[in-house]
Amino acid sequence: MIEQLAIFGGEPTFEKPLHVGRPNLAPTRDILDVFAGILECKWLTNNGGWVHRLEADIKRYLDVKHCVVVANGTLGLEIAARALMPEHGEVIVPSFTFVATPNALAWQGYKPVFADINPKTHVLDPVDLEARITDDTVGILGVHTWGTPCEIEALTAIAVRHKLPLFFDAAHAFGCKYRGQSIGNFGRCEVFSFHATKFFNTAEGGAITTNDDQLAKKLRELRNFGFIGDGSQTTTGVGINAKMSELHAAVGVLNLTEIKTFVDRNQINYCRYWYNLWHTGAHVYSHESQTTYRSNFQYVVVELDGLSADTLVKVLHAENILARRYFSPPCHKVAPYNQEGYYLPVTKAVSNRVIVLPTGMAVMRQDVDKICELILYCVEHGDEISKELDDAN
Ligand code: T4K
Repeated sequence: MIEQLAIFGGEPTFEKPLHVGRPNLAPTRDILDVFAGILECKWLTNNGGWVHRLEADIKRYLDVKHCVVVANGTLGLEIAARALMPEHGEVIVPSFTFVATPNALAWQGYKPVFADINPKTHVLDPVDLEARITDDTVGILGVHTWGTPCEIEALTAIAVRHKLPLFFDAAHAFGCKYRGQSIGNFGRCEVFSFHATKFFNTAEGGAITTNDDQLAKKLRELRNFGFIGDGSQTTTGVGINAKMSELHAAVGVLNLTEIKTFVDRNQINYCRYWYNLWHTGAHVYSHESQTTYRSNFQYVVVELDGLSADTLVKVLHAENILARRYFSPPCHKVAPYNQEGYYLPVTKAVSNRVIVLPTGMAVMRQDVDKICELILYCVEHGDEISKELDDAN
């Protein structure tokens, strides 16, 4: 009976909200103990011991030569762009991404040029990307959306052919692997976000990883006002302050020790969503159909048939299931990027259909079952629900 749905006056399925992006955290006691030590010794930032330790731990975890932690992923993208490309020009990016991706470029004076995505994987379509390269193009920024690696060989071949630097926004992809190698090792460098809502977090934070010694040195200078890092006040050019504090780094060190627990829970939840929904009009995005990569299962992405994404999100929110639209509208439809008439049909279709469901350490298997039961009901009674909502408006 649709009257039993909370949106029409019934009791919500969950008493407390279930979020997309609830932070995965090490035990509170451990974090407080470490914070007490940091406050006691009064070394809070500027290349402190916890930042060094986090960089070393991430290097080991990703098996990458250099890790430069930063204050957030956006600054990481800005620094990487400055280190890799000349001062002006066009950079090809997907429009189906968080607006921080093009914003980081635009903030540094580059023009983001949007390319379309693959309808199955939702990452850059290499053919569309190459068609958008012009004499003004100075770089390619791929995004490993949902933790799915870009078509790395195809993008690398294009970058080599056109002599362009290729780097990656790996905000979604910490802990993911491509052909057995961790994301963090590809392109000229890769940029992670460690925001609270990400699979691995430091509350706010991020990192740039690379196997290039010269580039790593440059990134470290740019992160610290342009200082060359020998303790003198000598600079090599304009830099910024993108340093991570000791408190944030310590959260990262502790959270990293729990990473297997986080991925296991995500995988259990993801498999349960898949098992419950695979035969329905709510198609769970596949993290397992490709044998070439391993996911962190952080994003439970569902594409809907026969029911609008907005309608389902409204119904779920009333039930305290805070599902989210992603990335809708896509970047080329928001200011200041909406002035040019882009034709990106796959981006348009995917951003109209996709919703992301709660997972992570705060979501249990039984919660997933209840969420799926509701989604199934909504998909089956889509017409009735839509009509009732229309009548109410
Ligand atoms: N590239 C990509 C592909 C990205 O997705 C992002 C960031 C970036 C680059 C840039 O990286 P950063 O500079 O951010 O490091 C969030 C995040 O602010 C942003 O980091 C993230 N992507 C983006 C997709 O989402 P909001 O404004 O949508 O988050 P908010 O506050 O609405 O929270 C979402 C849900 O998470 C809520 O239901 C509540 C829950 N939540 C959130 C926070 C912050 C918590 O439970 N605890 C928390 O502390 O932006």
